[in-house]
Amino acid sequence: MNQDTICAISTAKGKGAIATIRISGLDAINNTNNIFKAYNQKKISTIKSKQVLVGEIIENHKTIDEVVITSFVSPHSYTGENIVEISCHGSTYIQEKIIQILIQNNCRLAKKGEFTLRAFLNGKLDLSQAEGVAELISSENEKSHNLAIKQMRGGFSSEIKNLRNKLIKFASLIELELDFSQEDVEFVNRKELLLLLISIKQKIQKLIDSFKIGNVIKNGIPISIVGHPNSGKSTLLNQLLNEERAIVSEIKGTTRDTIEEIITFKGYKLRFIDTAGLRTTKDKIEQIGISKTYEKINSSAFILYMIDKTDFDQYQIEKEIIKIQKSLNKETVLIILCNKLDLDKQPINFKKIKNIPIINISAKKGNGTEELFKIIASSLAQWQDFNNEVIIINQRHFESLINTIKAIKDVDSGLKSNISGEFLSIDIKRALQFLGEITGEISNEHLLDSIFQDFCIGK
Ligand SMILES: Nc1nc2c(ncn2[C@@H]2O[C@H](COP(=O)(O)OP(=O)(O)OP(=O)(O)O)[C@@H](O)[C@H]2O)c(=O)[nH]1
Ligand SMILES: [Mg+2]
Repeated sequence: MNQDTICAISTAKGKGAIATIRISGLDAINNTNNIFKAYNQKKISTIKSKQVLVGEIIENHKTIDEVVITSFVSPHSYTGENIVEISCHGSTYIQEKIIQILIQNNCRLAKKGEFTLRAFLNGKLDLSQAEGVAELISSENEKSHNLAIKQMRGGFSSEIKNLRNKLIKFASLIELELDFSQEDVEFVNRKELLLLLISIKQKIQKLIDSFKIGNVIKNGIPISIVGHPNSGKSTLLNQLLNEERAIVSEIKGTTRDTIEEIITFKGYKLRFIDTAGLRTTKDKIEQIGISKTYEKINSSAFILYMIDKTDFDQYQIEKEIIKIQKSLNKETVLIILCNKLDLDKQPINFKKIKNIPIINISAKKGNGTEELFKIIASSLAQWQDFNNEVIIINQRHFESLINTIKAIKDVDSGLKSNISGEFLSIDIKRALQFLGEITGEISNEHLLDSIFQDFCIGK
């Protein structure tokens, strides 16, 4: 049990109408009492949990601010300890002054994430829920908010705990067999064990697969605009953003580096990426830009391949598009944009291209962007299927699940090759360890440090 009483400003840094200062620990109520005078003369220790007092923060008989105090009595608080929250006026002077007075009255400044760490240590949240709190605070759009809130509420944790319980059942069956190994009877039905293992494996694989979607929702759906120089890629980016973000010119090879900008669309974060035009060039910097374009092609969810209708070699372009189409994995959506419709209204009659949506647009005038968004929306709609399922958004959880499935695969092949229960049990314990690290049933100081250092002070 941590004996220090900690304090921190929990609202955003800087000036605001009001700010909240949080104090947590055994002496939170007493320490705050020392610096506070309620207008109704009551002491904080005499009010019920979650009730408020109005009064003044006083230092050397001088009023620092008029404030509202809320007390949360242990264990019914965020951290599980006594908590006092001071709502003060949000000048930076007042905020810092109150913190300074609290420190003079036996409080210590909280470390990053220390409130949430204490909540975890006191069993108020498990580790993945604590990480959900951080995800929630940093989520900037509806979809990532939905995922974070699910994680904070424990949706993901209960899925992991279920899996862990299944594995524990499995492990105990193996132990049982070990106990009776002398008697040369196979106590446990190996077929039953294999079935149980298959279902565990499937569930974990599904969670692992969901990370792709979770990651994309959290960090933005990458949409690369690629094509030959001068086809109008930067013009399109500017049109979508409604600002002159990228340099546009009639000189080929204007864009040399990738330019990324976010647009929010139907609650999703779309990350549009303008790239260097594809061509053979002797310019070293442009060459680096072009190799970056290929990297973006490989890591994008959507590729918008742009053609300048007024200047293209059809044979060469079709060959290039088919080459890109073949290199993509099946989830990536490729869309062809035939640009400069305002100069040339003739549709291009493609000969070899199949199964790729083609849109006529004018990046300059803005025609065709509605149709583009329609196709993007219909592809995103497939992800709605995932809405009721658990989606993982955290790299750490992803890595633990990968390690879990490796261990489970070892159990699986062990079972199939009839190795002794003793060895099976080692691999099962490995899997249990990795699953336990996700929710924090198994944790160590190093793990906790690395998680909570990403939090901010006051959280
Ligand atoms: N008329 C017309 N001109 C366009 C359209 N889109 C782009 N342009 C012009 O085409 C030229 C090239 O546009 P950019 O957007 O710089 O082309 P880019 O594909 O980014 O070219 P690089 O950066 O060199 O690869 C500019 O002069 C644009 O004004 C369009 O829809 N209609
Ligand atoms: Mg450009």
